Amino acid sequence: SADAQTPRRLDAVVVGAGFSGLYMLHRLRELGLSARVFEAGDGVGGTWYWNRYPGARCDSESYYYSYSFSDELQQEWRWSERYPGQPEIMNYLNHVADKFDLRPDIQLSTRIARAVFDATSDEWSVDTDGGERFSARFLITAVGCLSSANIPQIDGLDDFAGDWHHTGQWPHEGVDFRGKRVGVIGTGSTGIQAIPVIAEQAAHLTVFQRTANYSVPARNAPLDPAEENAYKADYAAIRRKQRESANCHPFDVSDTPALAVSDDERQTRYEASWERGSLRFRTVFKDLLTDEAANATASEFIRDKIRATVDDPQTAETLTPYDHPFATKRPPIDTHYFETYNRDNVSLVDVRRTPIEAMNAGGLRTSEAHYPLDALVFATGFDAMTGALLNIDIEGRDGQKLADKWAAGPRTYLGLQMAGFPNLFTITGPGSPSVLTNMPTSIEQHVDWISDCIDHMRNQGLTRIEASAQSEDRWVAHVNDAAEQTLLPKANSSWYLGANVPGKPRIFMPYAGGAAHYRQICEAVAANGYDGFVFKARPQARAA
Ligand code: NA7
Repeated sequence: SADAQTPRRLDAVVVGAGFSGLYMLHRLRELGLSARVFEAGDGVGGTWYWNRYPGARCDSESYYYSYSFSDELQQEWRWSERYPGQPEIMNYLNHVADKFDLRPDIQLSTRIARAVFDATSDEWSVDTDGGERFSARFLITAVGCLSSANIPQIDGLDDFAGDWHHTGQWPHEGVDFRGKRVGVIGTGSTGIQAIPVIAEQAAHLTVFQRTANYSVPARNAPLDPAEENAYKADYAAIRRKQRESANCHPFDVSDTPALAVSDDERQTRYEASWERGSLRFRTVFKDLLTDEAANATASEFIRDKIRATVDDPQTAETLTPYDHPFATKRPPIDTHYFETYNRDNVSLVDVRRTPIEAMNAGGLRTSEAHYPLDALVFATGFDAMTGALLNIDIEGRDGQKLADKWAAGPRTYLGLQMAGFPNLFTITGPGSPSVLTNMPTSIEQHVDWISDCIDHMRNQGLTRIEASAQSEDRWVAHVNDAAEQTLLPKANSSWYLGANVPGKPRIFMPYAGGAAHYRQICEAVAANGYDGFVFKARPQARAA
């Protein structure tokens, strides 16, 4: 390792060793470039390294929540269940790291603390938390969109005598809830996965809910070998379908509007989808995310299911969402979530009506009551899309800090680059569709685009690429317009808007214009000589 005086020179520094960082490294290697991945964790896996909470599982189905770049990989790997559990995804990513011999260029247990662009050399100077310094032409962030934990400031948390954990920073040795009075704060996708599993272990579980959520059954099951073989035989078509879809799921989206069919027919279609389970539920009709009246039929169908499932009418009513339309917050899928409230050892507290006030040694106090607890779980989500980037002290051209540039919310061109920050690429950055999609597919698209761009620069002798201010302005306006075409901004507490983090600017961060459309835009930009980007060429060597 180099000391701070003599930085080690690389072509590219990649931050993060999850799905993005691993594939980015693989592509850079194929280009013959020198690259190093820095990863804060003690192992590869990114999101899946940290999120080890009970019930942690992907909501995308296993046969397509995976890389498509290697047919050998997708043919040899065997998933055991319809949805991959966290341990299995970790096995998969470790297998990828081994198969493509990535580990020699991955430095674990290392955080990137600071990165400064040097306009003289067109290189980034990158400092690790361990005091090492590297210089690299390209800085590529692969930090994930949901990786910076959002832990609410609750008075007296330090006084709590029990254990508390955020789901995204879960102890690797696990947590034993047996015989304990456990509290869970949060009923997003994570809480909805964890609550049924914790309820089976705990002596008593109290769920503190701020916003009631829609959830559709996952219907997880072992993957039948015949089904597995069918997928494997059909991968070319499955991957094409993913790339040509709005959300990178290989689903057939109905072309029927919800109100174009009779009430009975609509109910029958919802019922069939409910029985089948999965995120497919939002594809039952074409207009569930764009038309309020259409959406209301789906929202009401789920509300009826909640009322029919939960025995206690008061609990059922508290669990029933009214404040936002279905799927305007990221829709969860579950395994016996609503059924869990029928257990004798589970109770629900509405902390919108009776807010959390403080913790003390013995538990948690709301405006109404004190709840004795031995353990508390924060399933309170993430400082999404921007948090992990802003945790790095990034300084671009002319001393501009990323934190200052984004003080009023993130601004990017294509979610890939920013004016003022040359040679910095953000995989699945804000302004890209990533979080609205099946992530590995979006990740591959970004990594491929970045790799092609870097290859182009090398072939043309270019040392600097930077999004122009005008192209960034246009993209930010387009991202806003695209969100307005949908119902997504209607959920005013969603993390898509940054609304879950106190003080965070409310900007709809992902690009809602559809992943397939976005892919076409990115391809057209590249085909038109990287339209909207400004390049600088290597100074010509003086003639002898
Ligand atoms: P989410 O979806 O952001 O959910 C967090 C939950 O925690 C949600 O119910 C929040 O209520 C609740 N929350 C957050 N802060 C508080 C405070 N201070 N008090 C009470 N309740 C609070 O995070 P997840 O981890 O579940 O899922 C993140 C993504 O990971 C998911 O969407 C998938 O894409 C994978 P709120 O709704 O803000 O009122």
